[in-house]
Amino acid sequence: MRIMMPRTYRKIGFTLSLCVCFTLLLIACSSSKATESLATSTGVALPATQTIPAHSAAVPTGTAEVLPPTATVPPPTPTAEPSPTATLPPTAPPVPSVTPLPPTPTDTATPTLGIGSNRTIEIDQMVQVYVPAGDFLMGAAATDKEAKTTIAGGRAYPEIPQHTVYLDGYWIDKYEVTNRQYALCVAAGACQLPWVTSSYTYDKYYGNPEFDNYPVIWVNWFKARDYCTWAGRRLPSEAEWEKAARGTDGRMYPWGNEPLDGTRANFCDVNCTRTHAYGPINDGYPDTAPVGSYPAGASPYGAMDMSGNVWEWVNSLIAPYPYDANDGREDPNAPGERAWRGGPWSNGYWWMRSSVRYRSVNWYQWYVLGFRCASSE
Ligand SMILES: [Ca+2]
Ligand SMILES: [Ca+2]
Repeated sequence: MRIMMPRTYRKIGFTLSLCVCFTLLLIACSSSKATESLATSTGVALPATQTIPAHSAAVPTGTAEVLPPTATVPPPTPTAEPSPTATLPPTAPPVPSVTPLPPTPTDTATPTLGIGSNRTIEIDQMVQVYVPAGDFLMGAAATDKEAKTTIAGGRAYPEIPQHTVYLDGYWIDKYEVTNRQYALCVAAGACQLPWVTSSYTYDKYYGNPEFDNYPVIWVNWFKARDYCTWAGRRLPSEAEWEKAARGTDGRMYPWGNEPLDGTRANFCDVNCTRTHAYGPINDGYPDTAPVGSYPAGASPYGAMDMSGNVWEWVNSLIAPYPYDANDGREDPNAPGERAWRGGPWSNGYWWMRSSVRYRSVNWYQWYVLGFRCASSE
């Protein structure tokens, strides 16, 4: 049997049903929030699937997209950084860390030349001594009773008057030119052979090694000049020769005014085979001696054998005193007789004096005649 209910009762029933349902729904929501609130307050960790960590969920402020470092800063490429060899050429010199200092004046200053200065010439190994600039007394004094004052026979030449001559500084060979040195010039094609290869007493003299260190002889003025030219030098003037021999004070011999003995010069001593041999003195040699054999006879500048051994050619034409280098006597092309100086091994005591002058034509050559050279610089 179907019980029919009035319409009002049905509406009330429907409304009550809705209210019940809504009430149940509120109860359910209230229970869920209460559970969540309880968990948070008690520190109990929630399952990962139910919570999102705050730091991972956050988006960086103001950055919509964060690129990895490799995306924003590209790494340097190998070619971006130049190698040392690419920027410094191999030939580039290193930069000195310390700038070299220029040499001091004392390192480059020319040594002061004076008495005792000497040097060796490379081409013939000749030693030269220096003669400083200045005045010297040339010729024989009026008080020299032995001085030759006039031309009277022979070829000796007046030595007077004694006078003062100024010379610039110069160099002169310490020794007479030797056979060995002269042979160097012959081998070079710049000098002619001596006219004779023997000496007064020796059959084989020039070219014989035994006499290499002896003075060359049998050479005329031209041969002497040619040798000095080849050696980069020149013949001394008569004034240069005399100053180098006796210094500035007018002394009689290179060593002073003391008489000859056996240690100062090679002259015609007891060994000499000539009639005027001087018996009281023995100098050890009957003919020429090796150059430099008499150190006790050295001149004030150290020149050797300026007295004795061999006569020596000079550049000058023989001419009366006073000496004047500018009067034509030093003209190498002028005709006339050229002077010899110094005295030879073959002459006696008188000829060893430093003021003695002798002479001959320039083509003359003899077994008592040699030479030495000089240099202006
Ligand atoms: Ca002698
Ligand atoms: Ca001499």
